[in-house]
Amino acid sequence: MKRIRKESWLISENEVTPEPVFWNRRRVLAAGGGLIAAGAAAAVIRGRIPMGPMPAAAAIRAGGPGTVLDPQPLLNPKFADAGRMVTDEEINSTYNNFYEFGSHKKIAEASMALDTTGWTVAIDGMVETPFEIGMEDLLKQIDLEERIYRHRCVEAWSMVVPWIGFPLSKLMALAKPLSGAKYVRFETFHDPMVARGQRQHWYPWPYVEGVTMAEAENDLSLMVVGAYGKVLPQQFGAPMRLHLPWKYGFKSIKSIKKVTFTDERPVSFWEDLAVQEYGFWANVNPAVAHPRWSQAQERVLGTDKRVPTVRFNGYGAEVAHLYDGLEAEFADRLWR
Ligand SMILES: Nc1nc2c(c(=O)[nH]1)N[C@H]1C(S)=C(S)[C@@H](COP(=O)(O)O)O[C@H]1N2
Ligand SMILES: [Mo]
Repeated sequence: MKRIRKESWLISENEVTPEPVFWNRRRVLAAGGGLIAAGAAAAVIRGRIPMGPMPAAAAIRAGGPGTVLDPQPLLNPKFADAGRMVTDEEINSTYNNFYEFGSHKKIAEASMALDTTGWTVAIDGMVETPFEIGMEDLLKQIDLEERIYRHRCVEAWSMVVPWIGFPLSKLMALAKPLSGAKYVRFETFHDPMVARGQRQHWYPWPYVEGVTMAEAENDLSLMVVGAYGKVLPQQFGAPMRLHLPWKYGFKSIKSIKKVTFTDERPVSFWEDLAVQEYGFWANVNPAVAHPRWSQAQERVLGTDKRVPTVRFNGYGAEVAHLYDGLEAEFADRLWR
């Protein structure tokens, strides 16, 4: 097998970081190099990305959902190993929760109706100056990286995904929140013409989620714009979604249109529907059962295995301290 070397010309200046970073050698080696190259070449033939080396952020700007990123953003070595196999892309991209497109897992095709061209995100609330920014302009200002994260759905299944994105803290730095801000509230698009699920009027559309400022600033909180080496496909929440790997999956809101800084605790979509089942905190906790099922174990997608669920989904070292002194708040069943 050919040895893959890091070619300095493949890395754009804005992607060079002082930390020791390296290409995702494991994936490149597993594919024998050939698959990646073939994928990129096919994308070029379809005219979706320009020829030649190109910074990943530029590739994201140039291509729509599913465009192969060439070159790949660098894998952050801190999140290079999730301790489990990465879930097959095929499995993961055909088993999704995205209620805007239906209350079942097979929404991938329906979600293709979402057009992310010219997508903008509004930053408002308690910030120095509210603004709206196009994805293109946003990605010009922020370096991308790859992180392999475990994801645990409240429905007791889990997966492992190679995300491409940037820490939420980088977006917060651009947003310049005021000192009185206590929470970050996220809102998904609302377009019942495109997303038929949003015609189901008994749901409190648009989908909303929220976290505390401290949670948002935590290094694990990731804004995701790609997956499996591609521009984020629609079913994963194109063009930009959140991933909070220590919380139940419903906190990781997709297709974000608005980020609001506020001193009021946001009421999330699922909390609004059933507060006794889906609390604000929603930290993964095998000791607290969902009212209708146990959270002690999880089904690992792509395997026939059930494995024990771990508190904070195994990310306790990074996040447990965020909840020190909040015991009174967690005395009820919302402590998950
Ligand atoms: N806007 C929106 N975001 C959402 C959802 C949704 O229905 N709508 N489902 C959530 C749930 S329950 C999970 S488990 C994850 C699923 O992410 P995936 O389809 O990329 O695996 O997205 C979360 N984000
Ligand atoms: Mo979920």
